[in-house]
Amino acid sequence: MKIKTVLLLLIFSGLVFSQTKIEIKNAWIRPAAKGANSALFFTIVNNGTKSDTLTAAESKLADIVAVHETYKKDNDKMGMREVEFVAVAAKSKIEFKPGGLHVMLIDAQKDFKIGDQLNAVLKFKHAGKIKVKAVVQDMPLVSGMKH
Ligand SMILES: [Cu+2]
Repeated sequence: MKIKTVLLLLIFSGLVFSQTKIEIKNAWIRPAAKGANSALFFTIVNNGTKSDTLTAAESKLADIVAVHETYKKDNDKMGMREVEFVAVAAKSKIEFKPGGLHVMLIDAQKDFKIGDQLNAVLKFKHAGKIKVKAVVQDMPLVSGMKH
């Protein structure tokens, strides 16, 4: 009887939460002058019971918009490279932050001034396009660093 109840609950919750529930939190952009490079950071929260995948980022803010990761090169220097996708497991979150994942904005189409609210779009395999409003600032909204 108990097993039946559990199964019913699983089926029920499966129906209710079958869609991915992606939320973008704490989005911010580094200040930049027109023509310079900048980056967009945020936290992807997946409240759903299915994994989803970030497949692209779009914005009119920059000539080239790409999902990047920071990595350590052989010579111990840090480099950046494009990533094709970022998987977000069910019930998890991924933080895009300086020194890690970020959305690279190459050749800013205007000045990004501190306090400005700027728009971008993140594309997910299941959740589709999600609009992101990011504030321009020097520091993360919520620091991921704990000393
Ligand atoms: Cu980059």
